[in-house]
Amino acid sequence: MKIWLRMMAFAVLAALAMALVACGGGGNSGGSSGGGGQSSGPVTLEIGSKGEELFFDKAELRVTAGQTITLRFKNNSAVQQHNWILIKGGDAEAAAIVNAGLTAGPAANYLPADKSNILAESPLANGNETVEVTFTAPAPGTYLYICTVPGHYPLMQGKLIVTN
Ligand SMILES: [Cu+2]
Repeated sequence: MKIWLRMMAFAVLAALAMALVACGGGGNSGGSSGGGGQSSGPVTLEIGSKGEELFFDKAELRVTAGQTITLRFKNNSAVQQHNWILIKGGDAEAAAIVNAGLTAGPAANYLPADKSNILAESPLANGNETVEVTFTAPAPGTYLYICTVPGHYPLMQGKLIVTN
């Protein structure tokens, strides 16, 4: 009786151990995309527009300073064009970029020729298109990302939070 119990206990423990190993493996392989921030290795971030609304579907992204970021931006609208632009500065700098971008037009990705306040820019994404930009995460701080397609900026913005 006692031996039988011990064997049962061993079988249960072995099954648990195998389940834990399986879980750990799955978690690791899935961790390279979308999570962001836990390690300083390269990371892929995913963000989209919120359907036909003039919003990003994420108001906040987190990365580590110096990390290589591949940002995949999916335009979930069928009719709107959008882009994902990471800028240096606050509302005043964003407004200046958006206003200059309006004059520059779609061929220039609605961006000014002076890129001194632009840290990363995705290409202009047509409806249902996914675009990508790879960049190095800047120094720790909070940065604004915006869409510079005319009329979108006041609503289409979010924060990239960079930590050590
Ligand atoms: Cu937009």
